[in-house]
Amino acid sequence: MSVNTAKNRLDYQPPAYVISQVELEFELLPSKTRVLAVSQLRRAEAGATSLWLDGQELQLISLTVNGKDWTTYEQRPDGILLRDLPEQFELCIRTEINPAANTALEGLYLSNGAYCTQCEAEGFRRITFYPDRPDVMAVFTTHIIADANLPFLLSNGNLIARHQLADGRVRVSWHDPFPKPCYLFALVAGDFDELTGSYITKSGRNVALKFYVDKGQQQQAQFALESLQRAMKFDEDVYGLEYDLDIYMVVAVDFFNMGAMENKGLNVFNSKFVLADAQTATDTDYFNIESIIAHEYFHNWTGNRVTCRDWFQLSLKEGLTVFRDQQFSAAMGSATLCRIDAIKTIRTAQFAEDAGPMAHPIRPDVVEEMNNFYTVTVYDKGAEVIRMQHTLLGAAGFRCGMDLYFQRHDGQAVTCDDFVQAMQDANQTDLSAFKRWYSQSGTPELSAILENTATGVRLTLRQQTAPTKDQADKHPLLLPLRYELHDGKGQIQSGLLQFASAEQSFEFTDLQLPVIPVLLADFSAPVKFSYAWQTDELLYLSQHAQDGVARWDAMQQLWSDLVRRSVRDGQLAAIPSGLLDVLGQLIRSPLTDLAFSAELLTLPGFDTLAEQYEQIPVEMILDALESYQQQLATLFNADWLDLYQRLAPAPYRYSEEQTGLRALRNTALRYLLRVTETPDSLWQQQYTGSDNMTDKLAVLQALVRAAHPQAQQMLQQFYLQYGHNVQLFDKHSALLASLGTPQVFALLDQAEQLAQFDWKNPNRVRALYAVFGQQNPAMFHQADGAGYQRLASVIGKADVINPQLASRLVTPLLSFKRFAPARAALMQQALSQLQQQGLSPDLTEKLNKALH
Ligand code: 0A1
Ligand code: ZN
Repeated sequence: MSVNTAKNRLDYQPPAYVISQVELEFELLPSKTRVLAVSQLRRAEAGATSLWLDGQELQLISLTVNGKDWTTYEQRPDGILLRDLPEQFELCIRTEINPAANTALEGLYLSNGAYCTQCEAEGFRRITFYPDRPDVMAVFTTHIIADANLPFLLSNGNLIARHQLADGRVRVSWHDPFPKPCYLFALVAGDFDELTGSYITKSGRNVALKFYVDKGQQQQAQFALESLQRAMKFDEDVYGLEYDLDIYMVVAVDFFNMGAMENKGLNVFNSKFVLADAQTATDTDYFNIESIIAHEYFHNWTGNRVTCRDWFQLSLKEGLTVFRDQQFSAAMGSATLCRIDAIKTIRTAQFAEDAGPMAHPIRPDVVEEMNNFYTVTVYDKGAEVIRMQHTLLGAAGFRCGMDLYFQRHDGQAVTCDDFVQAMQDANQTDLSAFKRWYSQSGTPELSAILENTATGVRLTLRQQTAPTKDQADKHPLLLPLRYELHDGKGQIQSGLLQFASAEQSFEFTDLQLPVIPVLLADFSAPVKFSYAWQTDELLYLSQHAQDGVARWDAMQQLWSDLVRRSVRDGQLAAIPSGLLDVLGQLIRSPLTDLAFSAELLTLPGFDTLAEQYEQIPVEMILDALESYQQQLATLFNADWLDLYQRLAPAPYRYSEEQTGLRALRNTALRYLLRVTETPDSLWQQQYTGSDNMTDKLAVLQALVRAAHPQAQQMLQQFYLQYGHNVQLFDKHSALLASLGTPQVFALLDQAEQLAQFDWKNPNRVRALYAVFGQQNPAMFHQADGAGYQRLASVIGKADVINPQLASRLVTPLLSFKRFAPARAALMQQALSQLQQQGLSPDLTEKLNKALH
């Protein structure tokens, strides 16, 4: 049994001592790395004489205070309590650590022979004893001593010295002038290829940009480098924010728990979010690389220069930085498409999190294992909460708020309240009603009624948030609602409403029913919205709403209505002829934005639909989706073929125009492959003839989704041809794990045996099992529970190696209460079995919440 180590947000205490400077020296050896940490401390809390230093998996060698061996301390499993300390002192600690044995990938570890670190959230305590909390900010100097076979020895800040030692080793020194919390510390040592570029800031400083990748992959970092330059320019143009060091480094490693990490001046990236060329990366990969490169860069101001006071405030930096990267992506390509992507994330994963046992506000109140709170709620709902402030204050008002935030807090560790205060003060407005978004979890449900009055139309709005696992009582939230009221004859009234009570009416003059409303244009609040639209009203909106998101949403709503009716009646509802007309029209003459057309022609995914049911009718949703797609494939067969043939590909380039063309052409392909008359030569030609991975993979995806008889054989061929490349190996794994037929179980077994598979590498494991659990509803939810058993046993295995990885894989099992009793029991059983094994704190927290 593990002890409950829950921490509460309201228990925050400022540090007893602060650290002005720390000097680290690493002597790198795979299983015996020596770390010397010399820190300058000063008392911050009157009367304090003791200090807690966090430490995990460390071997303490020596500890001195002001040069004297210190004996008045207590060592515990998770750190050291120093006592009888003077007001000001130098603390000198020597420890030994074992990077080679570190499979958790927190602290200092090895990735394919290169040393690297991951310190957020609480990994620095695996490097040395230290107050591992973000509100202790110090100036770091780092010395690295290593053998000459590790030519690149990197840390934060600027390089200040490099010496050859008498014993043949090399010693380099780095100095980072900006005080920072230890979670932003980084060290990398290895042999890499280096790709160099530069950026001249708006005030004329020349910044060296350096990318470190595995040997032979230098050219594959070119796109990431250019993305970085675009992000640097964007932050100057939109926020007036300039980079502040002489060098910005990015290292790509294959062993990494997350996407990337914003360590000051030395980002560490999961290699899949750096490396790209037409032959190994898809359009989606390019999009993700550009956005994650930007995300980490934007953290330099929102996260590093101004950081979090404590980890409950994580959304202060993450919600804001996701919002900023979304703004950037929208400016680089199709804004509507970016928005649609973000909305899908909220409607699937975030709504599911709210409805499950891990529900928490964007600023959680209680945390056991911090690593469990890097969630879609903190990140993506957090970004929506920032976006609503942007909507309420306008772009200029928001910018004033950001300026004031930096003016007040540069160099500080602050709270979400500080952020909202700056927004409020800069705009002389009162956001106190809005602030409930930070403390209330759950998904608000908004409904609307329209009626005629003597002078116009009355819109009555209601909102309500169902209790969540973590919070019983809910209150109304301030919702910014971007509306469009259509009279159906071309007249539109539009604007922004602020709705903050449980129920409220708004009057509109110069209007009489019938009126067709759009209330969440641009998804202006992260809520579930229901309104009793008629089919022809939705069809009208799908063509005439001013907002692109609203047009897409109307299509989505039409499909959800159909699926809902099918589920209710136990038989497939007929597709209305009006919808078929709209679809036929779109296929025959797509809009200029081809990618948007592709979205309009694509049905909502299983996850989006599932979130609309209290008890999820798995088979019925899947069957309805299958049948509708089959119908569209058959009915429009000739039109799909015609569209496919008209969209001729040009030599590959990653551009908005080409990406749109490929998206629409491959949408057509997906429908075509559902029809037996489609000759194999069509997809075979695309597979062998195309010059890029986007189009090759689209063929395989289409085969897999259509459960085409040749799907498996083509997967095998793909593996033989491309499996040597890890990026492509993972793509093969992901395709295989999404096969919706029972053969998938045997194929997963085989995939685990392949030479490239490695239980210690999160990318390898996730490509099989995050995909299986989250993108293969048919087999994961197989009625006999085989899918649940499989995932649970994988999680048990992974937890011993890497708790963070295991804890993320468990998500789809946690929401067992959302399913019919027989299925829920099987899911619960899989979780209970897992609980028999001694689990990490990460999984313990989640399973305790789910099962009690
Ligand atoms: N701050 C990073 C994400 C990150 C968080 C935790 C990690 O290890 C536990 C690693 C990366 C970001 O938002 O990009
Ligand atoms: Zn981030």
